[in-house]
Amino acid sequence: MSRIFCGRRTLAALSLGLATLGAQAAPVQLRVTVESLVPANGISFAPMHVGFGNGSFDAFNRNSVATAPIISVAEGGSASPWFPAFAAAEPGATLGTVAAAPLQPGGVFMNTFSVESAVNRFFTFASMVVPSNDFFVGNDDPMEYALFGAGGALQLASITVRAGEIWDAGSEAFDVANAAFVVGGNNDLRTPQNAVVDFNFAELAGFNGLTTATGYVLNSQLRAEDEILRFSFAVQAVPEPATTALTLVGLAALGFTARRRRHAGTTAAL
Ligand SMILES: [Ca+2]
Ligand SMILES: [Ca+2]
Repeated sequence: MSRIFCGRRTLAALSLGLATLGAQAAPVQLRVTVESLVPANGISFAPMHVGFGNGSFDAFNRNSVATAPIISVAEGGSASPWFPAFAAAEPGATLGTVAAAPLQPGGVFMNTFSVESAVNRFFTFASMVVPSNDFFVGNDDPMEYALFGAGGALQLASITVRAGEIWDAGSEAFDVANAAFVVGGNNDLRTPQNAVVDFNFAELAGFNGLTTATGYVLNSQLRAEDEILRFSFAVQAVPEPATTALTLVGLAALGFTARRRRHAGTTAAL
């Protein structure tokens, strides 16, 4: 009996070793889905920018003056300064955009990213709320969403964002006429707010009745507890042909050895 147990332990240890080797050898293919949970004619979101990093890039802080990268996201939806700032802080991070077009009420977008999951364990997102002067969604704490465990395995299936978590960048004063993404608005006439980043969703109701750039009349309908976004995460199974073949050969050889040992043990017992 002891010989059989020894064989199983060896088998388990070798399988674990091969699995670990496979995880370290290749990044995971992570499918990210973003859904708008906003009711019809409510707010939309500009392109949804995302990053998978080690948790050291912190784009903004509540009650502090917004940085240029987050102002660019909040006032115009652009990640042109946000991506380089992220990459400068974390050269190994995976950066991209889930929804390249505006995410309208009820809309869904999906994209797949190659992520070194044992290193880049944390998920960060940033997108402008439209219409608005300088409202955005994003995580203040870069370690808020630990998608992957220390070993690199996916441990978060989804996250949701509520209306009460919408930010005002504090950089542009509320001004319906000069907001971005409103028909007839002139964003070049915006006025500085000289304030700090803080929660604010109530101001969005000030845009009610205006036609947005995506062609519908806004009715924000938001309460703080309303869920407005859901991100879902799934690791795509991509078998490594060489690793799989090696595993199968290894398992077959071990199974053969275990059978021989079991047979030998049985014979000895008799
Ligand atoms: Ca922060
Ligand atoms: Ca503002």
